[in-house]
Amino acid sequence: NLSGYRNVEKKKVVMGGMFPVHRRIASANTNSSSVPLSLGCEGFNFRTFRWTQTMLFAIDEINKRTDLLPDTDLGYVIYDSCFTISKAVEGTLTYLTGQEEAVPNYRCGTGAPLAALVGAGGSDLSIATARILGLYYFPQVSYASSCSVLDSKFQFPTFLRTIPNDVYQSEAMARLVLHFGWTWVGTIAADDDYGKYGIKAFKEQVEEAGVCISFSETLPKVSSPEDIQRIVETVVESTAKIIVVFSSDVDLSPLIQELIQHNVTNRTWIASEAWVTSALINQPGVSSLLGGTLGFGLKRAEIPGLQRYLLNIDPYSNPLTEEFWETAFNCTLDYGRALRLAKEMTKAAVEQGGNTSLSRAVRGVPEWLCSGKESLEKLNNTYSDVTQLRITYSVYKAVYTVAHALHNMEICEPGLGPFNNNSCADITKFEPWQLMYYLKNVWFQVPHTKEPLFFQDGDVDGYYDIINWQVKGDGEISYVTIGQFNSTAAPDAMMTINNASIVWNNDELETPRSVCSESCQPGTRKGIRQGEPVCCFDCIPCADGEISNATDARECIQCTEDYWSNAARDTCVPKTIEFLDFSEPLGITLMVISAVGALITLAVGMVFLVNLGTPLVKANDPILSFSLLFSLVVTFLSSIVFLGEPQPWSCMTSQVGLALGFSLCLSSIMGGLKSLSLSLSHAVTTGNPDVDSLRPAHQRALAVVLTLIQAVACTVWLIILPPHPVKNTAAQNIKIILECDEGSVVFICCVFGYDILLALLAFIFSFMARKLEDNFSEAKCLTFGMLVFFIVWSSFVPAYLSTRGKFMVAVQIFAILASSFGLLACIFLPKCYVLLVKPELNTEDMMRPRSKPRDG
Ligand code: TCR
Repeated sequence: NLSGYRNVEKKKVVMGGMFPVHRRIASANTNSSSVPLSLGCEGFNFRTFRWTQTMLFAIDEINKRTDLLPDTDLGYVIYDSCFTISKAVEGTLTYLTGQEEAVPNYRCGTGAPLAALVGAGGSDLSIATARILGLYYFPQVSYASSCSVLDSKFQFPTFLRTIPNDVYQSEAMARLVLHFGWTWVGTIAADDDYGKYGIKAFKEQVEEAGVCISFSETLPKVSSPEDIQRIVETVVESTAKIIVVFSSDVDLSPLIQELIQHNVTNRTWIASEAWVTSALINQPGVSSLLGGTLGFGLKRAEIPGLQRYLLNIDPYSNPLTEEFWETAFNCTLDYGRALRLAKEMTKAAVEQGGNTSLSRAVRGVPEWLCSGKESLEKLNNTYSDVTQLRITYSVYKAVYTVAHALHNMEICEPGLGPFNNNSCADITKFEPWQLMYYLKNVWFQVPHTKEPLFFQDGDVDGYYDIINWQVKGDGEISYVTIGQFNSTAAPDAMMTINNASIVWNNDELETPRSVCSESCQPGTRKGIRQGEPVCCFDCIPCADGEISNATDARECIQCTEDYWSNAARDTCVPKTIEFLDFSEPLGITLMVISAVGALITLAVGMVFLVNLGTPLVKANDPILSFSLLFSLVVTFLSSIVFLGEPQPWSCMTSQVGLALGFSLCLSSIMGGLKSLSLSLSHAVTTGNPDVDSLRPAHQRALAVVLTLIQAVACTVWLIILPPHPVKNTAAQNIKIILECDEGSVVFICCVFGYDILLALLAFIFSFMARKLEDNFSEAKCLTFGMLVFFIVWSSFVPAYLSTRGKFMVAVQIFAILASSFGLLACIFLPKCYVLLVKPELNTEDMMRPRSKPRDG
């Protein structure tokens, strides 16, 4: 421990300081049969030794000043906490008691009063010391303990710090990760309060924003090769390209060394404040691993005169400086030790066959001995590197904070003091809580930087430089400030980053991407992977008729009824409307055929009209012949109504027209059937042989009745459940078929069933009558016509059922046309042939049946 006073005449106050000058304590002696001794420390840390020297420099500066603490001289006691809680506690107790041995609650006699303790380095150490110091209400001002738990005034009533609380840093890190859109990050935290609380706050904030943590590893305090190996494997295997590390440099360096061995590249590291400018991490060879690192550093400052002070160190002033010198120059200042080392060397030489002598050993001494005059300037050591004074500046501020509090105490005017009865505290024998009062209310400007310093609940504002590790040509890394984080700014102005000035890992120009799964394009949706974080998903294409129009859609949206998904599944497109139109070739063809059919029928009618008086026409009831022709015109024309976009009227007329047309046609045929009318006549006029006079009336009556039945049925149908146009969206996905709905299946079955019944009867009777010889074998033709009718309609059913969309209509029209043409041809073609080509056959004679019908 170092201690000293500069000026003996003035009042004296001692300030405590605690720094982790060594990295660890020497391994413990587990032998319990001897008296346990306080353990020594090892691993000299130049960086923290610079902090120690900065405290001395600041005290020196204050003591030289005449405006700050003019009548008081500051002394100091400095403890080495060795980065270990037990050492920090030991130091605190020693400090409080003023004894070499740590006996709590004991303060020795008349020595100068103790001011605050500046320290103790890491948060875990400060938590331990702050609990002890809190018991006595003894103030502690920390320069590096940033952990968020230390802001609890309930647990740590006398703790103050000149380093920002880590909640700001965690927030800054989270903002940084979100700023670059990284959603897949790995985290590594030191196994102490700093690492654990820091990374916890970071995780909470990013996870809330939808970022997933790929892995979370903890760096062991006492690093074992297995642990390090495990973490290396995790880092190598993970697909996360961004790794956030909340740890001090000392804990992190074994991992970094191992990662370099494994040639890990292509990762971007996010550094916490504790290692962002650490020379322990930034060693030759790390550029491929750590180039492009982004991190947060405290405010940097220039402290004029500090470098000179650091270089002017006297190696003999205390044990720490001695050790520093010896470590820096790899030699010893002690002649005895140099001799011992030289002897050991010669002994080793002797064992290999040389001869031993003291003089030879003495000759070897200068190799080990250093003079204390070596040049630090040439050494280029972290200790004297004053380019990154961040924590160092924090130490400087901490010392000044205590000095200013003491100053305020010193200048207190009796009777105007803040304590009981307006009394003041006496700087030569004040109580710790009195100093605490002044510390809490301190407000001053830090020398050289003019930065105001004051505490709000023991904390200072959160300000960080965002630092980028840029690899220069020679492989060395330089720290470039590329942005700032300021907790006092408005929420959206807190972080400013100059994206363009960032150099990423491996000199990549583009911002690295770190996502578990690439985002899902429109047309697909996110599919969860069971048991994996939400950032890892599969992109599943939307089903037919469903779309997603945003990236990363969770669900596909069903298109509305009249819409269907396009091929890319990203928009709903209107379904194509389908119906058999007049204008298309098929429609035109069908229309022309029906029109031709109707015209032919009319022409036949004309021929009959012209030859009305001739025997051939008279042979059948002409009225029935005309009604038959008329019905065929109706069926031909009703087939045209099937074309075009279905309308309510067209649906009704086409179906009803067809049904009525057929029934009229079939009734007329039935009426004209001689066999039928003959048998009927027999039944009506029993025994009356004057058949001829009765026949036409009966025939017409029959035809009218049969048609009327159908007409009634159709009327009822039209009134109750008329056919109407519908959009059929179900039959085909991508089309809307405009078609006629029958209205009622029962009715359509009845109506057309009736037609079929008539056709069946007509067929049966014409079949029976084929033997009733007439000269033109009329009955045979009729039988054949009915056969055609049946064949057409029975083949219609399977053809109709196996077509879709507009072709159903076409099939229907074909059937109508075929059956109509069939009937027209079979019934009227032979007669027209006689009337037009062979009029000589058209005589009464020819009309008379050559033989009597058997059943007549
Ligand atoms: N706060 C850390 C310790 C720490 C540190 C450092 C240690 C900080 N910065 C730089 C060594 C070097 C920040 C803690 O534990 O609170």
